[in-house]
Amino acid sequence: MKILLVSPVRDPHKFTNKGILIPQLALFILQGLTPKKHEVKIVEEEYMELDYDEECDVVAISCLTSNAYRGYRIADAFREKGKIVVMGGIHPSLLPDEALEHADAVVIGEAEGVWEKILDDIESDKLQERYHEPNPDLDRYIPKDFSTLSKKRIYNLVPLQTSRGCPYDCDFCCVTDIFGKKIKLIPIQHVVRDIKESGGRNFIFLDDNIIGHKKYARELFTALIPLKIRWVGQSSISFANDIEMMKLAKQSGCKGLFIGLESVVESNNHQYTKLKSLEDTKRSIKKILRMGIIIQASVIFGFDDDTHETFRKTINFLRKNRISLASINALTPYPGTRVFEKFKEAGRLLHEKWEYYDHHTVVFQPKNMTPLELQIGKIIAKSAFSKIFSIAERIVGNLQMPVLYLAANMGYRKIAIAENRIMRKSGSHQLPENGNAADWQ
Ligand code: B12
Repeated sequence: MKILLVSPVRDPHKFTNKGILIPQLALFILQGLTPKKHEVKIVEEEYMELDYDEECDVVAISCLTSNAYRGYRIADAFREKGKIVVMGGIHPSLLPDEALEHADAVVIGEAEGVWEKILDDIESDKLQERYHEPNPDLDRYIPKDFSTLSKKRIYNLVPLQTSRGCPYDCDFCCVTDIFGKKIKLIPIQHVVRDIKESGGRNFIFLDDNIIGHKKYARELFTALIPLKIRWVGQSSISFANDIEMMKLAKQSGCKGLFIGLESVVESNNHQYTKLKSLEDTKRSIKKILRMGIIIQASVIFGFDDDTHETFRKTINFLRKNRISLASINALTPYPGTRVFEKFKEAGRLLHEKWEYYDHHTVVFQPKNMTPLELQIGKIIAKSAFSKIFSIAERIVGNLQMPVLYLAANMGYRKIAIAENRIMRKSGSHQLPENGNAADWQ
């Protein structure tokens, strides 16, 4: 059979980040799981054109919530042409009934342990609607053919994963529901093999927390040292509690970590995050930066204890503590999370148009401000963080990697300026019907 694996873009008409290319690992895993007798083609809409006339028998689509709408359009179009459509990924796993309105079959959770069965079932005309393997065998090596990736892009990052599952189970996150509370590990020799076979030098570890399993993380970093790679990943702030671990990470090529601070309003932290105290957080940030590791902090605006003051307070905190980069988001009540259930029950959801559930767009009624005030506050905060003065001020804590620091900050600045321009151009005092600030013109 000919199988087309698709990752849909959120909106084909809008700006997407074409600078840094991070391919969707799920598609490469599906390709690796597919028996050799089948032919596979990967189309990532983020940087490739999707041809609806592509010759194929099966179309497999992977999506999150924000690109589910686009995924459904693609699914409908291929089904009209008589193709078999299978959907999987975060959103179809959370809402399989919805996905089944557009697909012949849905995979809930992981692909390992079900993908080959689906292909067999299609061949023998026995395809079921739902597939779910709660405990897939991650010990089996899955080859990943990254040879199709463009070698021309400087920042091309090869995606790899060393663990799945998250013990934190935060109210606003669906990861524990899908991948479980227990951390499942991928054998280190498989990770090393992937690195060697990819031929890449720059990697991103997609794990929710690269140090989630301490003993494994130490062994992993030790195994990475001789490979002389550069990598970025995601970690909890508790990374700073273990100096030996930090040194090993640095030696193994760690250049930057994405760290969820979520909120600097301490009352929010009890409810929503795993931070201990702001003083503790400040000390940890200092230690990580001193190690020469760039911190991309994620902060979320829109928690119930947030007020108009929170925007300024947060940006001051990030600037004062010399945070290298920030991912500044609006609280998003993703379906399948406790925040979603709570807001839905309280009538606080503005709509359920999933394409706007993207961390950028306010889709709910905040407690202490209007949705528009939250949207504007977030945009202004982002813009304040990206001001030249702020970049210059924060470089003091990032002197060990000035080039990476400046290049990344200038990239973020460009996005912040574009968002700010759209907001100012709108001159609007009302949220447009669809609630998407990116549409304000
Ligand atoms: C790494 C990561 C990123 C990287 C993305 C790198 C990349 N291109 O892959 C960055 C930082 C850029 C990022 C950005 C965003 N992310 Co993100 N990200 C993650 C993270 C931590 C891992 C994702 C990942 O690649 N995992 C590894 C792969 C192998 O897992 P997977 O895709 O789930 O695939 C497995 C199964 O789901 C299944 N599967 C998947 N697709 C399919 C398809 C078929 C047909 C089948 C059979 C099976 C199948 O098989 C795979 C193997 O078992 C997750 C959290 C998590 N643990 O899932 C959040 C997460 C996916 N991100 C999330 C969000 C919201 C975003 C953003 C919208 C945030 C923003 N506004 O910036 C953007 C959107 C980017 C986009 N793709 O459009 C949310 C999604 C919530 C939701 N309901 O949609 C998550 C779940 C985080 C969270 N805690 O809520 N993200």
